[in-house]
Amino acid sequence: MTIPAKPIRLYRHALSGHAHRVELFLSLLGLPCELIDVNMVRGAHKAPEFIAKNNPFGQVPVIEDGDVAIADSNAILVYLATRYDSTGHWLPRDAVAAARVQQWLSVAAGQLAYGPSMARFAVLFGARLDLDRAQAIGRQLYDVLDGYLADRHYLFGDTPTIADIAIYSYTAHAPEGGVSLDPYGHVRAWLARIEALQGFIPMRSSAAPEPV
Ligand SMILES: N[C@@H](CCC(=O)N[C@@H](CS)C(=O)NCC(=O)O)C(=O)O
Repeated sequence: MTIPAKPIRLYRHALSGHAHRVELFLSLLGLPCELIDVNMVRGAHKAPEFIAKNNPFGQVPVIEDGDVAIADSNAILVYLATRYDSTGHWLPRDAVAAARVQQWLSVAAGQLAYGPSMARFAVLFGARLDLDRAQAIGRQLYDVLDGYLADRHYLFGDTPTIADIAIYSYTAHAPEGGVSLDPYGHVRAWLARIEALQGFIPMRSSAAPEPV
């Protein structure tokens, strides 16, 4: 495996699941990194110098690997797997396998972002959005995912891929947005498999709301 000449800089927020998926993957790959907390309360993510890091929407996470700056968590996972995982197991090179992994990256940027992630954003940070709708999207997602994982260890293939990493963080923390994982035993077993991987690091927990 290739190792970067200098630690990879990860601009993040400690409660961001998008940032956590990158931090987790860096740790699983055993890559040296430097964490830089972005003061989002003060709007540091919208500062021109932060947007200049190939980050047109002014969001976390962003990484800097030498002269290369990459924004967007899933784009970063693709970059890190392609650049540093010589085994190819985190992002298969085969056309069909790569497409299967991409399918789940799209779910991470779709149903997961608009469901459990948004619900958590509303509950923890008081964001004014449709909480009921976000929670419903989350339940629909886990209804499907639970069936899908009934006879699978990982989202694609016999070993974990970046698809699992992209879906992990906001799923593990879905209860913080009022989306209970109690009904979803296969999803919980899959979470436990990710948490058992060598190099796993958790995201900081925030209080889950009381069940209604
Ligand atoms: N598609 C982006 C979404 C990242 C994202 O939504 N980041 C949030 C924090 S979790 C953010 O920076 N929000 C501030 C904003 O959008 O202005 C990714 O996957 O990295």
